[in-house]
Amino acid sequence: MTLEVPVTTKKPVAYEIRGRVLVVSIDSPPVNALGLGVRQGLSEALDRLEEDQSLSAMLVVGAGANFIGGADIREFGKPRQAPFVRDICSRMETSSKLVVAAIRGAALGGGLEVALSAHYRLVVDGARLGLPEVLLGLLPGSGGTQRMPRLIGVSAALDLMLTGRHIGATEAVALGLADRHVSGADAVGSGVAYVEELLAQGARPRPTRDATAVRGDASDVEAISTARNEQRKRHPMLLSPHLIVDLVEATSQLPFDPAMEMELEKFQQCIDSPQRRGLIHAFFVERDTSKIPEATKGKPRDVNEVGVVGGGTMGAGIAIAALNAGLRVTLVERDEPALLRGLSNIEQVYAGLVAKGRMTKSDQNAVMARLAGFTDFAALGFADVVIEAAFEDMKVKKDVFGQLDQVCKPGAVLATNTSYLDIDEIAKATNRPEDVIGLHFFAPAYIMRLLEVVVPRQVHPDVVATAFSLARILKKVAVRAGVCDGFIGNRILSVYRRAADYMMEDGASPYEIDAAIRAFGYPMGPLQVSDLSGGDIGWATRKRQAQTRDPKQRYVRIADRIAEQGWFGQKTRRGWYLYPDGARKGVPDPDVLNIVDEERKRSGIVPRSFTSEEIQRRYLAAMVNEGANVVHEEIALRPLDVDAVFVHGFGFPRFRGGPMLYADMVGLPKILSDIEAYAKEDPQFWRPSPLLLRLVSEGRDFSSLNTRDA
Ligand code: T1G
Repeated sequence: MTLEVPVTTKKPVAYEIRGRVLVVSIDSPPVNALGLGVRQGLSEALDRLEEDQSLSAMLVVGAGANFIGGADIREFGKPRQAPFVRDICSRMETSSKLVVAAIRGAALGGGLEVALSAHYRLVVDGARLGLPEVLLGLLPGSGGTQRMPRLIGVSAALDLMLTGRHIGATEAVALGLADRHVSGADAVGSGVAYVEELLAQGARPRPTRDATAVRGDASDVEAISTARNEQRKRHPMLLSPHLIVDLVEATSQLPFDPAMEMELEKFQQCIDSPQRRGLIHAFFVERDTSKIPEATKGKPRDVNEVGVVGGGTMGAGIAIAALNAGLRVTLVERDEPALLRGLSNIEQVYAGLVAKGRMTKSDQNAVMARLAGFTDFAALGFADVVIEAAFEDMKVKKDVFGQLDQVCKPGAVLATNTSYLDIDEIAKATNRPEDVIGLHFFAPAYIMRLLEVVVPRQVHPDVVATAFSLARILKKVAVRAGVCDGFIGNRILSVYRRAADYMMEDGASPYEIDAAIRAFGYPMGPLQVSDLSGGDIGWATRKRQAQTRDPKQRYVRIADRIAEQGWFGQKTRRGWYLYPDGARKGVPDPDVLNIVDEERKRSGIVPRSFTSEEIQRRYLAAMVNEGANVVHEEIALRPLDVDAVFVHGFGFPRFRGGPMLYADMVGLPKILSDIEAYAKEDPQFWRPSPLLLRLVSEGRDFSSLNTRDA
C-alpha cells in the first residue's frame, strides 16, 4: 500500500512513503545541484527518517535526467550556508536505518559524495559517476577523498579524482562504486525493489568509512608516489591535484575524522584560490558563449550532411571533425589529384589512430564510409551546410561561392573558413547573402575546440542559429564574432605579438619572452607557437597588412628577417629555434640572436633587460586592452567571449579563466595604469581602450558585462 504524503512540489526535494521506505526525490533543474534548498530538503528527510518509527529505510533519487550534478558551483565565492553537504553525508552514513542511493544520469562531485555516504548504491543505464572537482580547481570536499579510496582502493580513486572522468554503470559496479546495476532507466522502481530486497535480507547500515579497500601496502605507496610525481610534472602550477594526492595518502595515515578535518582545510584552500575562480569561470563560459541574440531570434536548420570544399590541412581537418561527430561528409576538390591528396590527408589521420590502438580498423572503415569525394560541385546539392576551406584569396573564394550558389539546395548554409577576408564581400558572389556565414576553425580543426562564428551584415538569424547548432554537434566552443581583420582571436594576437616584438627589439631575447610566457602558464611561448604553425603564415599576414599599416606605427623587422631566410620553424628545421635532426624541442639559435642585435643597432636601440614579470605584464596588458577594444566595437558580444577564444584557441591557461577575467583579478585600475605608463614610451601603440577607461571610471570590471557574472 502506498500511503501518499503531500508531495511538496514547491520545494526542490519531494518525499513519498512506499511501505517502510521513504523515497526522497531531488527535483532542482537544471542538474539537481546541491543548492541550499536541496540541502535543506535532504536534512529534513533525514529528520523524518529518524523520527518516523514506521520507516526502515530511505531511498535517494534524482528527478529528471540526473541524480545530483554536484554542489551548486554558483555559490562558491559567496558566504556559505548550512546545512553543508559534508554534514548531510555524515548523517546519512551514520544513520541507524538503511540509506540507499539509486542513480540515473549524473552523480558528480558532491552528488557522488552523497551517494558514497549511502550504505548501498544502485545504478541504472546511462548513469554517469565521477568526482570532477579537479577540473574546477577544487577537490571533493564532502568526504570523497576519504570514502572513495576506502571503497574502491587508492589507485582507482586517484585515477577518478585526478582525471575528473565520468564512469558508466558497468565500470561503477566493476570498481565497487555501485552494488547493483539494473537495466532500464527506472531508478525509483528499481531502487525501491532493491531496498525491499536488502531489508528482507536483514541488511544493516554499512558506513563507507568502514570499508577496507585502502591497504596501505607497497602498491598503495607506489600508486601515490607515481601520482604525485606525475601531477608535479604535468600540472606544476595547479593547486588542487597535489592536495588530492595528499588527502588520498592520508587515508592510510590518519583515522577517518582527522582526515576529514584535513580535507575540509584543503578544500577551503582551493575555494580561496584564484584558480577556483578561473576554472569555474571557464566552465560557465563554455556554455555562455552560445547565449547569443540569434538563440531566440533564429531557428536552427537540420544538419546531417556537410559539404567541404578543399582537402588541404583545414579542409581535411574540418571533414574529420564532422565525421567524428557522426555526420556524412562530401569533400570536393578542383581536380582528381587534389581530391586524392585530400582524401589521403583524412585517411592518414584515422590510420594513425588505428596504429596507436585508439581506433579499430572496422571503426575506421565505418567512419570513412560516411565520406565521399568528388571534383564536381554538383555533388554538394544535398548538403545542409557547405564549408569552404579553399586558398585564402578573395578571387578564389568568390569563384567558389559563385559555384555554390548554383548547385546548393535552397536553405543550405554556405560557410567560409577564411581567417581574415571580408565575408560581406564574399557573400556578394551569391544571390543568397543571407545564407553566407563565417566558420573559422583553428588547426588542427578536429582537435581545437574553438570555432569563431563570424556574422556578416546580411546573414539570416536562422543561419547563425544553425552555425551554433553545428558547433554543438561538433563539440566545439562556438564564439560569435563580428567582421573585422582577424575577427576576435587573430586580431588580438597581432597586437600582443607586436608588444612582444617591441620588447625583443628593446632588449628581451626571444627565448626570455617564451620562457616568461610559459612561466605565466602557457604550454608554449609565442615564438615557439610561430615555429610550430609556420613563420611564413605570420609573414604573409604582415605583408598583407603592410599596405594599410599606419606609417607612424613602430615596425620591428626581426620576424621578417628570419622569414626572409626561409627559417619558418619546425617544418624547415629552423625558425626562432634550431631543430636538430627533426627534434620537436627547439634550441636557441645564435644566428637569430645576431639578427636581433643587428636590428637593434639599425634602430639605434641600446638594449635593456626585462624581467619575466615585466614581459608578462606588457604582453597581457596589450592582450587585455585589445580585448576591451574588440568588446567596445561589438566584434565580441562580451568579455567572456574573448576569454573563450583565448582559452580554447590560443593556449591561454585555463586556470586563469581567460585574459579578461585575469584582468579583473589583477584589477582594471592597475592594468590601466600599466598601459598609461607604457604610453609614455609609445603613445601610438599604447592607447587605453575606451571601454577600459569607462569601466575604471565607473568602478566596474569586465565581469560586470558578462551575462552569467552580471
Ligand atoms: N552548479 C551550478 N550550475 C550547474 C552545475 C553545477 N554543479 N552543473 C551544470 N550547471 C548548469 C550549467 O551551467 C548550465 O546552465 C545547466 O546547468 C546545464 O548544464 C562539494 C565542491 C551535470 C553532466 O563539476 O558536468 O560538487 O547554461 O549544459 O550537458 O565536493 O552540467 O543552462 O544556464 O552542462 O546535460 C562538481 C558540472 C561540482 C558537474 C550535465 N560537479 N556539470 O550536462 O548540461 S563541485 C561538476 C556537468 C562539487 C563537492 C564539490 C554537466 C552535467 P545554463 P549543461 P548537460
